[in-house]
Amino acid sequence: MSDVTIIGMPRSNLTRTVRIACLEKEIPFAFSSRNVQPPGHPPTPELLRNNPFGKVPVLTHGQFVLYETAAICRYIDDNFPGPLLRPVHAEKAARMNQWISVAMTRLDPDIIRNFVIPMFFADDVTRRDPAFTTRMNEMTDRIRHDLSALDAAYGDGWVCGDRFTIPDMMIMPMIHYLNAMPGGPEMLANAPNVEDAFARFKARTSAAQTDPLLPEKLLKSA
Ligand SMILES: N[C@@H](CCC(=O)N[C@@H](CS)C(=O)NCC(=O)O)C(=O)O
Repeated sequence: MSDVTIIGMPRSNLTRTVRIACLEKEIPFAFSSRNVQPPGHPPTPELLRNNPFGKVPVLTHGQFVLYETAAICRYIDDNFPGPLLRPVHAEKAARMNQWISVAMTRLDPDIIRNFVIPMFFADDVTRRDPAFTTRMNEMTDRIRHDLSALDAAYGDGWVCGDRFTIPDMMIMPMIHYLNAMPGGPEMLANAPNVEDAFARFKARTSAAQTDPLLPEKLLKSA
């Protein structure tokens, strides 16, 4: 037993990223959602003890506690035997770091925080608010731009070529949510390399085992 526990929420895209990293690394781990706040609630004292910023995922490995998705993925890759989650060649490794940074600082805010989450939780009054529609249209334009850059990156299979690496584990769960939102499939249709990568992602065991089982009807009507 590796004594690794991932703390997070099943529907959190970044929690899914680190669960995928553990599965791809082929290390046994426990997954715990105990004492993690439901969406929209303040962080619980238990979570704040592990992460003062109140976010998931958190990894515990024995007494060692680590937060921040990129740090957790790198720790998993560096500290356990198993398939490499990163390229070996220096230029490709640098490219991987570039995409980790883009995924965390641009794609996650654009796709998840500023589009999927507001769309998902908007009530009827909000949906009828023209300011909300304007904001969502602006985000759609931004995401279309993000997808065109991603599409060029996915031309060789995954962002670092033929190996499924850490940034793919971050980006593909975001694409999963985008694809389930109204307008998402249309946005993805303009990024065929990303669509193709998403189809290959869904066929992986690690993706199937971490599928957030989205309530399709709810999302399509969001
Ligand atoms: N920079 C953090 C961001 C983590 C994050 O935003 N996690 C979301 C779930 S995907 C969360 O904890 N949301 C709950 C909240 O903000 O209250 C990381 O890379 O792990």
